[in-house]
Amino acid sequence: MNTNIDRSVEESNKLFELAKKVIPGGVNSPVRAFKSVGGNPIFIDKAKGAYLYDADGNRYIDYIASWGPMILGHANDEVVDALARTAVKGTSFGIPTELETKIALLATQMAPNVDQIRFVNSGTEACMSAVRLARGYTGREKLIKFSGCYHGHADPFLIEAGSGAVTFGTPNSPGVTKGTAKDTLLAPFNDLERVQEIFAANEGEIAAIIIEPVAGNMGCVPPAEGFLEGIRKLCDQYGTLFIFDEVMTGFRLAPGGAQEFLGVNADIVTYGKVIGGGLPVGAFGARKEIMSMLAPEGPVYQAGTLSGNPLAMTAGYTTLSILKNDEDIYVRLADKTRYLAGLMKTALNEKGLDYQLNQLGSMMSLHFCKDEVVDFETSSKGNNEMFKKYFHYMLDHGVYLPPSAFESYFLNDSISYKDLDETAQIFRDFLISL
Ligand code: KE4
Repeated sequence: MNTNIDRSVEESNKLFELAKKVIPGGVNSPVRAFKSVGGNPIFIDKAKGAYLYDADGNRYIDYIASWGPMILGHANDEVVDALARTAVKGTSFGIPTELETKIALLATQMAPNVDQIRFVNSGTEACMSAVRLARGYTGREKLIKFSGCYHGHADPFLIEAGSGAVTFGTPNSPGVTKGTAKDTLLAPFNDLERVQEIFAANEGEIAAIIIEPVAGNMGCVPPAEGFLEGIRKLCDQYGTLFIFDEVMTGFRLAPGGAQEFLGVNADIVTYGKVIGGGLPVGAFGARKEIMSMLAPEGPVYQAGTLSGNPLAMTAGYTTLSILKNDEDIYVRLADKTRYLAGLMKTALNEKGLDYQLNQLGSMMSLHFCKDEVVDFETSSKGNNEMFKKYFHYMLDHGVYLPPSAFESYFLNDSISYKDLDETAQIFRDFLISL
C-alpha cells in the first residue's frame, strides 16, 4: 500500500519558489499552479508507466497522463527507443522529411473524413488554424462555440457568454478585442434549440461551429442523444463547417476518435495530445477540397518553424502505430475506467453523498453535486470545497488527479487493476475521513 501521508514536499516547494521568480506564477500553463484546489504544485522528477515520481521521491498513480498524451503510460520503451534513434540523426531541419508523410498517412488512415492533415505544434494552433481555414473556405466570419468548451488560448476562443437573447460573445481575457469577440457566438453545451436560434438569426454568416464532441474542459460531459446529429443537420442546411475539436478525444476514444466512437461526421477535425505521443504536436485535417485552400496550395495562410519536427513526428508515429496495432487497448482502457468508476460510485452511495460521476471511454470526472452535469452551468454547481478536500487527500496518499473540477481524468494503459483497487481504497478512506 503506497501512502504518501508522511510525504515530504520540501524539494517541490523550494523548486516552486524559485520558478515563481522567473516564470509567471511558476508555471508554463496556468492549470498546473493548483489555483482552484489551493496549495503548491508538486514538481515531477521522472515518470514510468502509470507512475509519477516527484522531486521528493513520492510516487503517484497518474490519472491525467499529461492531460491526455501519455495514453500508453510514461516513458514507453518503444517510443523512447525511437526518439533516441531519431535524435542522433538531427532534431530539426525546417525541410521536409519522410517521417511527416509516414505519420500523415497513418493518421489519415485512422481518422474518418480526413483526406489530408497539416501538423502544427499545439492544440491551440490546430484549432485557431481550423477556424481560419473554415472562414477562408466559406468566405464567412462568424463562429459558434460552446460555453465550457476549451479550444486553446487563441483570441476567438477566449470568449464568455455575453448578454442578449442570442448570446453574443464578450472577451473573458484582457487582450482579446471587442472586434474579435463580436464574431464568436456562444451556446450552452447540449442545447440544440439555442444553436438553431443562433443559426436562424445569423443565416449565411456562420463559417463554422466548433465543439469538443465529448467535452473534457468542464469535467467529462458526453453529448446528449441527438445533439451532435442535430448540429450536423444544421451545418448541412446552412452551409456551415462542423469542426470537431478532438484534441482530447482524437485517437483516445477509438482509432477514429469521437467521429468513430459516436458515429457523427465532422468537416474539419483538430488533434493534439495523443497524436504527439508526449511531444509538442497539434494537427488539423479534412477532406481534400477543404485542405487544398491551405498555403502553399491555396490562399489561406498557416505556417510553423517546428511543424512536423522529426522528434515530435517520431513520438506521434510510434504511439499511433502501437494504438493501431493493438485493437484491444481501447476496450482495456474503457473497462479499467468503468471498473474504477463503479468502485467509486459504490463507495459514494454507501456514504450517501450527492455526486455525479461522468464516464465515457477512458475519460471520467467526479462532481460533488446533485443534478446531472450536462453543461457548464450544471458543472459549475459542484461543491468545490469538497473537491479540494478530495483532491488533496488523494494526492497525499499517492494518487494524482486533475487539480480542477473542470477537467477530465485520462487513464493510461499502464494502470493495473491493482492500481485501480488501491485508488478505490484510498477513495473509500477519504470518504470515511469526512
Ligand atoms: P494545447 O494548446 O494546450 O496543446 O491544446 C489546447 C486544447 C484544445 N482543445 C481541447 C479540447 C483541449 O483540451 C486543449 C487543452 N487541454 C488542456 C486541459 N484541459 C491542456 C492543459 C493546459 O492548459 O495546461
